[in-house]
Amino acid sequence: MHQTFDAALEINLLHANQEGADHNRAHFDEWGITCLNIMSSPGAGKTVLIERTLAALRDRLRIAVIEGDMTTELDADRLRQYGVPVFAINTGRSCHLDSRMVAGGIHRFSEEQDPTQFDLVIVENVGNLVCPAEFEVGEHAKVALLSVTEGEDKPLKYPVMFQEADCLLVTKMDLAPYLKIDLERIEANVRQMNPHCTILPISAQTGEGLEAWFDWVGTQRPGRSPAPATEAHSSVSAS
Ligand SMILES: Nc1nc2c(ncn2[C@@H]2O[C@H](COP(=O)(O)OP(=O)(O)O)[C@@H](O)[C@H]2O)c(=O)[nH]1
Ligand SMILES: [Mg+2]
Ligand SMILES: [Zn+2]
Ligand SMILES: [Zn+2]
Repeated sequence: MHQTFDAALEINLLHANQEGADHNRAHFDEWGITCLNIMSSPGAGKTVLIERTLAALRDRLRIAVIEGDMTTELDADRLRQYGVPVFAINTGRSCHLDSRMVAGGIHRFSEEQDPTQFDLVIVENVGNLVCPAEFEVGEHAKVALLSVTEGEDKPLKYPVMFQEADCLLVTKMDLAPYLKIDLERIEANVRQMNPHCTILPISAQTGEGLEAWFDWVGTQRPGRSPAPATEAHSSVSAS
């Protein structure tokens, strides 16, 4: 996890990261690729969602994956079974991907493949609800997952992630009947800080909501900046 940074050091770190993210996004824009950054706490269902997405969309879209994990290629190996290029990044002790690490994956990708033939790069970030939201990697949109087992209060406790998200997937809806979970409260908690976020309840198990997710993916395009920085984000980089 992070040390408590000196504020000036943290600003420099985020500034350098932002330059790297702009570099990565320029590559994606030049190649006509949309990049999605998938984030959540560990176990919310990122890899299973990506598996479902590859299975459903790989005939329509050419997709590559950049897979971030602190150690192991377990998730990367799961995704390779779908016949798409997967670039694994082990972050070691870092609990998020940063733009420099993702640049390594992107450069490997463009050496091994003709990137102009691809439509979509999915980045699976390290499982963590905190800093992945602050370290842009060059994505065009941020996707946050919150599983029903995590509780309605998490958007309030981890606000940056939910302020920054362009799309929130409330996952494992098949488990909702067994839990005291109030979907409307999750939505209200997110809406009060992020009125524009698309919120989709899904279950990778039953398939509920997945068509809406695939439709949302289809609406995303390269060549646009992500949503304007929220107050919390810009106060970090401007203070
Ligand atoms: N019941 C249920 N379990 C799910 C669903 N999606 C993922 N899981 C389970 O949640 C666990 C973590 O999923 P995984 O995709 O590895 O999460 P990640 O750590 O966010 O990549 C696995 O045991 C999955 O089978 C779902 O929609 N319903
Ligand atoms: Mg995973
Ligand atoms: Zn981190
Ligand atoms: Zn480059």
